[in-house]
Amino acid sequence: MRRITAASAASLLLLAGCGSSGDDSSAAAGSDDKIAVAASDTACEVAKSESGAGTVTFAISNKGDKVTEFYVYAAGDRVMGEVENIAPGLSRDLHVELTAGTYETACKPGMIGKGIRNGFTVTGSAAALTEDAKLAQATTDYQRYVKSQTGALIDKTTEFVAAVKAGDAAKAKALFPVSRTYWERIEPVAEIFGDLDPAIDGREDGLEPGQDFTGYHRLEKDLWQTEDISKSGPIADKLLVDVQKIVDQANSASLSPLQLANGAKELLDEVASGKITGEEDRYSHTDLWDFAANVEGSQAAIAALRPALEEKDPALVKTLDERFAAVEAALETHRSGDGWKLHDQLSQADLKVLSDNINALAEPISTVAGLVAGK
Ligand SMILES: [Cu+2]
Repeated sequence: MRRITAASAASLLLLAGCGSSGDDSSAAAGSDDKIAVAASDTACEVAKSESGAGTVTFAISNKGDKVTEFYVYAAGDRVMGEVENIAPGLSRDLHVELTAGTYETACKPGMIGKGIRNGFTVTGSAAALTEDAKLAQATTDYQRYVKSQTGALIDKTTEFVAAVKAGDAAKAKALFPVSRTYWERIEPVAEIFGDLDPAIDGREDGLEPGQDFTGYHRLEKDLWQTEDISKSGPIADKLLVDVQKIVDQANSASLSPLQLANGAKELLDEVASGKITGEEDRYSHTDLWDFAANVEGSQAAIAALRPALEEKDPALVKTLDERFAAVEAALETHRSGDGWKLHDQLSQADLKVLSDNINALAEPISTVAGLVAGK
């Protein structure tokens, strides 16, 4: 769950600026041109309301004073693509693969609510990106990864929930970051199915009217802050039900190679907005577990795309390898036992080194979607 406070907005500036490359060599499918989106605090002006099928590229400029997000939804608010954390004054591109049908776009100034919606219609047909054998292989490989992670997610969350319900706080505390690891590795896939993510991974200050504080972070608060899990049983039961729903959906979804590319970038944004700041696991301070998991998830998506990327841009693959290695090396200095040091054991200088390395990796990763789209 990615929510941002004013305090962490500054750390995002570096990240947010890097999505819009000027390279416009057009691909066969879809619209040839970027569709401009002028986002402000009160409006979301999408230059076109329709497009041909294939890869559609939106170029979002945030002209407002609030940090914004942009989404493309299919029926039932299924997320086809999203860009988060677009700081005021910045622009980002979003590449999404769309087949004929009706969609909605949304800008979310302040990153809350259902956003300012517009209809968007796609007509005609186009060759799917997966007609490229290497991209087809990428999605097959990544879906196998999702399956392995969701299996472990269910197993470990079941153990965590059982410990909470048994009143075994020590065991529950030990299992909390372990069960979250599998969630954080595949979070962009989980976020495709809109409303379950806040229920599973929402934080108390990010709730919208009508939403209850449930999920991992509610149990985290009960364990570490309230230190009373005697009434946490129903919350624990609901977490397991919600996780099972998302696991079923994630395993039945077929993903576009662009969702892998966008997800690899989203995971790094998640590190910058929630983990470097210590916001996400504010009661347990187990943020570095999530940090490592987000990086591993990003790496897994890039690994699946690797044969396709090798063909298109071998130099980029080399850069990505080096920068993933640098992030790993920076993180490695904070290992503790089977896991990681707590967030509040790290100095500001330590966090700066981690943040700099994440930013250096996010920049080349932001070009992967355009490459996959052939744009
Ligand atoms: Cu999260």
